[in-house]
Amino acid sequence: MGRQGISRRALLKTGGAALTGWALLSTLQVGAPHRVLAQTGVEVLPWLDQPAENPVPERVRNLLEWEKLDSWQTPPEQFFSVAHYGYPELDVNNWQLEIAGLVDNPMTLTMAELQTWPRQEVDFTLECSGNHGFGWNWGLVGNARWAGTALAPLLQEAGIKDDAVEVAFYGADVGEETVREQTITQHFARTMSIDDATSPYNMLCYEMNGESLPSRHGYPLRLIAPGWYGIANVKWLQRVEVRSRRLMNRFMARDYVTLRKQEVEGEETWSESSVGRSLLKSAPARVVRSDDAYRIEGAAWGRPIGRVEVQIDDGPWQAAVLDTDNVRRFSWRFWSLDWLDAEPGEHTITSRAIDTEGNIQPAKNDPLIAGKITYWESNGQITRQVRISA
Ligand SMILES: Nc1nc2c(c(=O)[nH]1)N[C@H]1C(S)=C(S)[C@@H](COP(=O)(O)O)O[C@H]1N2
Ligand SMILES: [Mo]
Repeated sequence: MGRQGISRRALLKTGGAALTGWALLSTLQVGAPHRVLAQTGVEVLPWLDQPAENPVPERVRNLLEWEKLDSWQTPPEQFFSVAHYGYPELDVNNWQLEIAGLVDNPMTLTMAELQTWPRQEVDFTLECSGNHGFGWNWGLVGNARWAGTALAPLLQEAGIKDDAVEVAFYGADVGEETVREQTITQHFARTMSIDDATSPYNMLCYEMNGESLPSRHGYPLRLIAPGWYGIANVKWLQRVEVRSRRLMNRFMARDYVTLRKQEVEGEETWSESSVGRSLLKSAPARVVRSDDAYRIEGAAWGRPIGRVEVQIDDGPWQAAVLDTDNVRRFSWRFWSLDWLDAEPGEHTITSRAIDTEGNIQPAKNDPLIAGKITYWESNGQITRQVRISA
C-alpha cells in the first residue's frame, strides 16, 4: 500500500489535475487592456552595457538577446540551453522510461505507452539559476508551452513505499566526477522530496511549443518542474528512482550550492543550500523609440507578479504597466513604462518586481544578495545603461 495515500492527499490538497488547466487559463489580474512588445516600426536602442562573449559554447547555447525580446513565447533560436555532460542525441525507439527504486510496482514505459496517459500543458518560464551570475550569461531565461503527462499519477500507480524520502531523476547524459580523488562515471541527476515530486504541476514533458521536444532541450523526455530553477528540470530523462537515502551528487550537494553570509543572533554564519525554487525577478529588456516617444519594456517572473517598478537614474520608483495579454501562473509577465521627457545623455534603468504578497525583488546591496558569494540564484535588481541621443 505504501505512500499512495499521501501522494493522493497531496494531490487533493491542491486540486489535482484540474489545477493545470487553471494554471494555463487563469488570469491573475485584469485591468485595462495593455499590450507590451506589440508595436511594429519602433527603433530599439541597444544597451551600452553588453554581456561578455559566452566562454563555454559547447555547454551553453542560444542565449537570449534581451533587445530582441519581442514575443512572449521565446522563439527556438533565442531559447537558451545548458548541458553539463554534452548534448546526447537519443533515439526514441531505443529509449524507455524506468520508474524504479522504493516502489511497489516498478514500471518501464515506451513513449507510446507514456502517451496513453492524459496529456496536459503548462506555460512556464525556465531560468538557469546562474543567469546574471557572471558577466556573460544574461540570456539564460525563456518562456515556452510545455506538454506531456503529469508525473504524480505515475508515481501513484507505481506506489511509493513508506520509507521513501525523495525521488531522483536521472538523465541519459554521463560525465566523470571526482570526490576525494576517486573518479566515477555518473549520470546527470537531481532529486526532490516526495512532497515536491508529487506536486500536480510536475510533468513528464515530450513537447515544447506544440512540437516534439527539441534534442537540445531533452528529447525524447524531460522533467518540467514549474516554479523551480532550470537545474531541477532534468533533460534526456530515463530513470525516476524513489529513494530512502538522499542523493548528494554534484548537482544537489557540491556544485549547485548557494553560499550566503547570514547574521544569526549577532554571529556571522554561512548558509549552504542546494539551488531550489525560482525566485522573484525582473529585468529591463529594452528601450524603444517611436518618433520622440521613448518606452522601457521588460519582463518579470519567478513568483506571481503583483507589480513592477522602474527607476531611471536616481529618480523615484515609477509603476510600470503590466501586460494584460499573457498572464500565467508560471510564466513571465511583460511590462512597460513610458519614459517621459527623456533627456539626451547616458542613463541607468533599474527594475524591481513585487510579488502578489508584497515581497520586493532585492536590491544589489541587500544583504541577501551582497552576502551571497556563489553565482547561483542571482535574483538581485538589474541595472542597464542606455544613451538617448540629442
Ligand atoms: N540531463 C540534464 N538535464 C539538465 C541539465 C543537464 O546538464 N543534463 N542542465 C540543467 C540546467 S543547469 C538548466 S538551466 C536547464 C536548461 O534547460 P534547457 O536547456 O532546456 O533551456 O536544464 C537542466 N537539465
Ligand atoms: Mo542551469
